Amino acid sequence: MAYEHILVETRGNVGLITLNRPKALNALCAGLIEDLGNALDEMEANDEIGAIVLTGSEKAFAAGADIKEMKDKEYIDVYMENFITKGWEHVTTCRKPVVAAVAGYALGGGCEMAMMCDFILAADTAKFGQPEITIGTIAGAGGTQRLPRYVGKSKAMEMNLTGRIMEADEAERSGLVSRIIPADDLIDEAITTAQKIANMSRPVAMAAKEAVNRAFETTLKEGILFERRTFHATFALEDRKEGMEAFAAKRQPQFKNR
Ligand code: DAK
Repeated sequence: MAYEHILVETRGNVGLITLNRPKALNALCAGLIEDLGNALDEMEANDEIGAIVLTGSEKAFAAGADIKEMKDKEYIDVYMENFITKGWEHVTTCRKPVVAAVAGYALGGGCEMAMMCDFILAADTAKFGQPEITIGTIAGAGGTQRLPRYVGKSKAMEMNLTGRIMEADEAERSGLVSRIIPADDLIDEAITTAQKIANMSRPVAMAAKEAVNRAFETTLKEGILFERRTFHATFALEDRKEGMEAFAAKRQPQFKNR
């Protein structure tokens, strides 16, 4: 499929999606969101791909939803057309693991898009923020909901109320990102990490992702039960048998994704 606002490539068994509106710092216009959804669907359907990396440019992962696209809208427009809701959370329904590789600005919808991925690897240049309040509105795609779950109420509240930008160091300290990587190495490291995931048993990686995500949707008791039953379910897989037999035989497992 041809894309206007993103670049799509495959590196081994990893799909790489690069947001590509450099003149607008990858502002997330409707066309880009549509492109992204289509690319995720293609990668989800491609058996060769086991994990996906979502990235932007050196200067910006994404500087937010496209302010110029929304500036002239009225309440009645955004309410009636359910403005920019369609497709925005597509990445959260992707069953294959998605790693965000963030360099530069991840602001507003850009920060929210990164948080929708399974985890965030940050360049040392990464800057996260929910500056919507500075343009007279509030976050609309999880900045008031996912950010507190990552960094706690105090930091999330300050960021949403002041628009303060969080640099990479603080983002790592606060648990927003899993690791900081020198900017020049970000993509290679993200691909290597995604490759590692893609080389695991695919159904097991998908189950692990589902189980961790469950932690944010349910009580501890229900989450633990879900985890227990999912753990039991892995015993129906050839890959579980292979993994344990390989360990005992001191060799590398050969997973078949079955
Ligand atoms: N939208 C449109 N264009 C943008 C943009 C954005 N968010 N951010 C930057 N640009 C454009 C600039 O207008 C400029 O274009 P030209 O003037 O060259 O035509 C170009 O990108 C370069 O930007 P700057 O000249 O400003 O570059 P600087 O290095 O000086 O500053 C900056 C970089 C990132 C600090 C600055 O560009 C900035 O403050 N950008 C806006 C950040 C922001 O406020 N973001 C939040 C937007 S609101 C929802 C889903 C999502 C959302 C809401 C609802 N639903 C599902 C319902 C999300 C809302 C938002 O994200």
